[in-house]
Amino acid sequence: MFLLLLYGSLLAADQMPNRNIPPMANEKASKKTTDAATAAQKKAEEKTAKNTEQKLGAKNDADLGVPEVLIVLGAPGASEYEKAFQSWMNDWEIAAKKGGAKVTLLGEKELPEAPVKERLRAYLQKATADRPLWIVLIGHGTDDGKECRFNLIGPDVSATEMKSWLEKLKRPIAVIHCGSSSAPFLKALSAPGRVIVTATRSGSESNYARFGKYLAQALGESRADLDLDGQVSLLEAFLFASAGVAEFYKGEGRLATEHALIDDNGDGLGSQADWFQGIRAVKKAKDGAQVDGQRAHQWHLMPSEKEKGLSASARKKRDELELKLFQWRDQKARLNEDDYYQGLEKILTELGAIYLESKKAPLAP
Ligand SMILES: [Ca+2]
Ligand SMILES: [Ca+2]
Repeated sequence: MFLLLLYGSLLAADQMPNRNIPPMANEKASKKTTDAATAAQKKAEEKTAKNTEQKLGAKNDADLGVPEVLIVLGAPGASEYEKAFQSWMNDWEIAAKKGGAKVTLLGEKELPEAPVKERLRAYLQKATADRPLWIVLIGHGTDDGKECRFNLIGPDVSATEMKSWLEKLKRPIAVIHCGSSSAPFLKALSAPGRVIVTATRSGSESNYARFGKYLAQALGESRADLDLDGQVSLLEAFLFASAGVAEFYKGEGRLATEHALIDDNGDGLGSQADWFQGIRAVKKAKDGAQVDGQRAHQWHLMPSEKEKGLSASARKKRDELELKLFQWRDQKARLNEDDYYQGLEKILTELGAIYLESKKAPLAP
């Protein structure tokens, strides 16, 4: 209990100080420059980049620290949907920029010479950085029983195509498909290191899906922060949005025509929000299957100041230990009490050390 309290107090500790910032990649080039004006300009650019990295919490391994967010706006089909989709997209864009992510919007404008599908493929082809990538699909989906598609202006993109485009990327990826008939995307895109969220639990849930509305609202919503750590994780946003959807249909006196899924353990089986108590899944997809949700709980579009205070490598280590902690707790019933608490103490001590180390780190010059 003491250790649990210790860890809790560590988590609740004040904002971590900033740490040393690495030299900029173009430092060598600037040394060769003799022109005074160019050097001054370069210095100013470096200062700006340095400040940006500092703000974003990107420390020794900056590339891992700053996520990319790709928001794809689908074909609306009717003006009423166009307004809704545009509004959700705006919410995502604002939240992602607030969080310091690099944001790309696709689908806003129709460019006959470069269809949205082609631009999406081209983006993913080049998306080889190590940093986390969020892909948010806002629009309608369809499923004819053979192939599931996300509707774009111009040619649609299929789940099979997305699968092949993502296959070459070895980075952490979250795909969030807010449209109707989206579930087959989960099956197709599920893989280790990925979080997949879909608005529906089957391809046949083909009515207009409202999940995206509630998900967009959840991003900056303090009520969605279930564990009260000052930030809304992707898991928390999923749970909040699912509750909003359920409430909507209940309020309308209608049977819900959409049930969102989340998968983050790479087994291609999604979990529904009503399988969770708080942020923990209490029901499993099938016997022996690992529960979903804990990895998605480590994805934050708008990280708290404390989260930003961790270097990317410390965050990575912390994430691994947190997963270990959840898995250890899941085994409680199978272990004798002494072994269980010894194991727990070891993990909590390691976790505590990460936060203490961050607090001790020197301030950036
Ligand atoms: Ca939270
Ligand atoms: Ca799963």
